[in-house]
Amino acid sequence: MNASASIQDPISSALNKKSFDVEAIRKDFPALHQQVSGHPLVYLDNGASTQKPQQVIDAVNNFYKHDYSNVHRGIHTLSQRATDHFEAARETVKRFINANSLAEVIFTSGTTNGINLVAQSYARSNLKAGDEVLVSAIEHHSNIVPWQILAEQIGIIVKVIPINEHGEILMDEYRALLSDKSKVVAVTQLSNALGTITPIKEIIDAAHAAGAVVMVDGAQAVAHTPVDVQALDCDFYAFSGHKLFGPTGIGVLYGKQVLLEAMPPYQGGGDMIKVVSFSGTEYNELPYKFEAGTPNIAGVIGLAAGIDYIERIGLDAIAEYEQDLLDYTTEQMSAIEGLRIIGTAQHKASIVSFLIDGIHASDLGTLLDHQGVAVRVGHHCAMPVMEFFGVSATTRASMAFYNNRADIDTLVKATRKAVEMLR
Ligand code: C6P
Repeated sequence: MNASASIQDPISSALNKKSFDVEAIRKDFPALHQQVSGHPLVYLDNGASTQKPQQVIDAVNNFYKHDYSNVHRGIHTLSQRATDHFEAARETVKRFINANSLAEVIFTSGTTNGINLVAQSYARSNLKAGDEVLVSAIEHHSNIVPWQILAEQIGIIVKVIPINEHGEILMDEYRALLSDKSKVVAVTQLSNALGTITPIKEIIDAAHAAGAVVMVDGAQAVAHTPVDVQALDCDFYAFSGHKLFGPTGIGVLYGKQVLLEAMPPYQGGGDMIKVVSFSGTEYNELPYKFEAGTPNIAGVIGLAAGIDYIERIGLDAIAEYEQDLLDYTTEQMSAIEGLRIIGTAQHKASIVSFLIDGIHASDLGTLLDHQGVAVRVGHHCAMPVMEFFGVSATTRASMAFYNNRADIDTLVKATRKAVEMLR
């Protein structure tokens, strides 16, 4: 059996049903069915990373068992099989985000890697001292620090698009910041710390009108909403496999072909060259020009299996289901005395960040863990967001399509109990 055959195996009844059947879906995720601290696990840390369905685990397992070899290098059967799976996965990603060509799908190690690639290749070679990169105040550190590094290297200026008290981008202020100095706008489609869904299409259109290119951080968005890079007309879009029910250490950078063609390589090494000579080296064509070294082959195969899995449920159905779960969570959590939700944007995805009067987030997180509830506490790699709201940390419950109302009821009960113990 080979890896792609395993992905096609008849699987859970959940995916064959027309309606969204969360209980059937949960059966596909082995890690959800365990006890933590003597309680059934309630996994609400999907913003950090998602659990894997059996189909992804099988795809990776089968690849290592039957087809494992390096790609693009060998004439032998295993290498050809591995290459076929690897390139078939690129097709899957292309379809998933509706890229125009396979040349536009670059495998990276994750969102962070993709954004750094754009900063160091596109921006470093196209921007000069005094040019401006606009980032929003709700960005993850991965979409701030690469631009600050570039500022130190070549003297670009990083400008911050402000937000309001709900955690929404101030669009008028954004438009006012745009000028002929703006060369890159780097914005998230979904805030990991607050859950805000940004008006990304409007942001892109305004940037283009000012002559800037747009880097979209899609790390959180891809698992919660359908993404069509051509409809968005973004220039670059980065995401990670591990938040998409796939493995860690794998991600994708989408870039418009015309931009990628003109960009210098980010890293040098095997696979990204056509000819190497001490008198001059010729780089490979896209997308290989940006894929130096042996890639994360099993990661790519697992990522494609994750995409296959969620496509069979459908991102529209997922978004609808999660919106209902978000509304339920918001309502139930808001009823807890002294609890304040940080991030109350009108358009939100299934993330609830909160504070409780007089209780430190890490104490709460520890007591929740003792009751089997996994949440993230801290600054969520978005320290400027914490600074804006005047807090050092929040507790964050981030839901996926395999969470249900019972999970939320447990979260609420466990939070109430923790509050009683800590007061
Ligand atoms: N956020 C969270 O708990 P990597 O680490 O490269 O896969 O993804 C980085 C990243 C970039 N942008 C956004 C919006 C993100 O949410 C993340 C990862 C995790 O919120 C881990 S810090």
